[in-house]
Amino acid sequence: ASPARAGDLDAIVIGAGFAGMYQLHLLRDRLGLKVRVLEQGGGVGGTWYWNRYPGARCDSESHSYCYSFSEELYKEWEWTERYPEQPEILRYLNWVADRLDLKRDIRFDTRVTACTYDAAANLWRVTTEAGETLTATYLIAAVGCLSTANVPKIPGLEDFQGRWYHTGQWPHEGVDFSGSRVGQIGTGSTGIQAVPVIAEQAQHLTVFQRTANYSVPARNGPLSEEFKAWVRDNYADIRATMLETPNGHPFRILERSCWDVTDEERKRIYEAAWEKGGLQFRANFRDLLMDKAANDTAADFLKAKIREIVKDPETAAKLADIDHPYAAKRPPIDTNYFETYNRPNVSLVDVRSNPIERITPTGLRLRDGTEHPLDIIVFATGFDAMTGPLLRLNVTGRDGLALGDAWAEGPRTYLGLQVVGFPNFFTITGPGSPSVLCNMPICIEQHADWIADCIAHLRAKGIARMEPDPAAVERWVTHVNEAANATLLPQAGHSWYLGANVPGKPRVFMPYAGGMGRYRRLCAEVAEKGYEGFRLEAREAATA
Ligand code: NA7
Repeated sequence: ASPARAGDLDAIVIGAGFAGMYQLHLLRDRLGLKVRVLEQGGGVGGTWYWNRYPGARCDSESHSYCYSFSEELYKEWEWTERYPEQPEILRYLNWVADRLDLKRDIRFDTRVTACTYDAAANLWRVTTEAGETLTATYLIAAVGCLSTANVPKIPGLEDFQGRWYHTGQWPHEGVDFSGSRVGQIGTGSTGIQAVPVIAEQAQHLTVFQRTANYSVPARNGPLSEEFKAWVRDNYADIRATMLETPNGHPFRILERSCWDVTDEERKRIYEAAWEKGGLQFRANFRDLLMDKAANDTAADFLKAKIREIVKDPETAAKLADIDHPYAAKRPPIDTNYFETYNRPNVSLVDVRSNPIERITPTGLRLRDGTEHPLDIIVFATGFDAMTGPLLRLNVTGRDGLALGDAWAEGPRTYLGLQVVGFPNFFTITGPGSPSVLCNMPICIEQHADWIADCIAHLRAKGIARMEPDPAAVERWVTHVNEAANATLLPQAGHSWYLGANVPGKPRVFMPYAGGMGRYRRLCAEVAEKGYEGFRLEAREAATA
């Protein structure tokens, strides 16, 4: 297989995180294509290159938060802790990049500013910030789901005389909090990881909470030699489990219903799960995310834990004032999060009832006029999730159609992989795929494999253009909605799964909640049936 024409690339991949790295490996080393990866960061790692905030750690367990496609790579790398910390994940990804010799085809410090489809030439033209244009037949966005920082537009930020940081754009040299009055906005998974670590350094930490959140202890710690050996010996089984489970984790969701056990038995089950720690808490009963009354049993247990841990009753009440079902928003896990509110240098401010009105030169003012003097503000305010990173690429498809216009009322994809009007453009973990509801590397590997197989098919069959059939997209969007509505997930009205955290963003439930195992089968079936639901245009017709 030779490139479309001299000087052109076969494929451009945007992003060099887990997704872009594996896609490069597949397209270059298995298919023999000419590929270039464009990466805005100065190194590989994506999420793990940017998110260097204190306490940054993955909530997936380390033996599942890595590539699983190669038994050799899987067994060669040894993780040190139950949950890998950001620097360790970054070291791992650099190690993989070196092992697979990926860096020679990655251009770092290269931000993509526009991607435009040229129908006459059947090519994608990709422009970079430096003003350069590269062309390729296939364009693959591996830009991640949580990579566009959401810094809320609170008036006055430009006049703040202290320092401020967003957790997803953290300075490489770190931030010294000692002797400082720190204000942290946001209590999602990130904020919950950062609070205990910042509190240890800051003179005072004030946490501004808009939405109270559940959290289960992570129970992090060093991995025993015994466990490491077990992981190496059980690679095949661990992988098989991750491929089949609804969320790509190495644990199964138990078959029993919450109502199959007595109240005392349920309490014992929750206690044991609390002691064990981690995201497995939600795997105790099959109906926790389906049946509100079942979910209430978990929610009540977790709220009681907060009141038990936090000594000041007023703070405890604010922390336990949670109005969404457990795990209907991404459930955080933590190390000493609630315990940290017992420290004398930590306070909690509710900004739901009394919102932040403006940032002043010296701190932050609430609606009722209360002033909070601050030296440092930490925005743990999340991301313009899923669509944000894609829209920022300024993608223009057939007939001048901009992706932003195509998605004006929310994202519409077929399988989260392709969009009508954007031929030969693929998204890894795009909206409409399980992505953020799944252990990410598992999802990424499935997508990159599917895309590589698909491109191999297009080339073998002499197919010039591929894009979805509008009817297939309609069916898929309906199915994505049905899958979400079969769960309690849409009941968290302020969740980023719905785009609700970004003012003005269309409220559409974006990830596919039907389960990774099922999704994998559906994608495989589509491919087996000759890419059913996609329009494949032969080379002669396309270039005529
Ligand atoms: P999240 O989960 O979106 O959390 C962001 C937090 O910031 C959340 O508590 C928000 O409250 C809060 N927030 C956002 N904007 C504001 C304003 N304007 N005022 C006050 N509070 C605000 O992001 P994370 O980074 O924690 O986690 C993202 C994912 O990364 C995580 O789920 C894992 O998958 C990894 P809200 O809930 O919107 O009321």
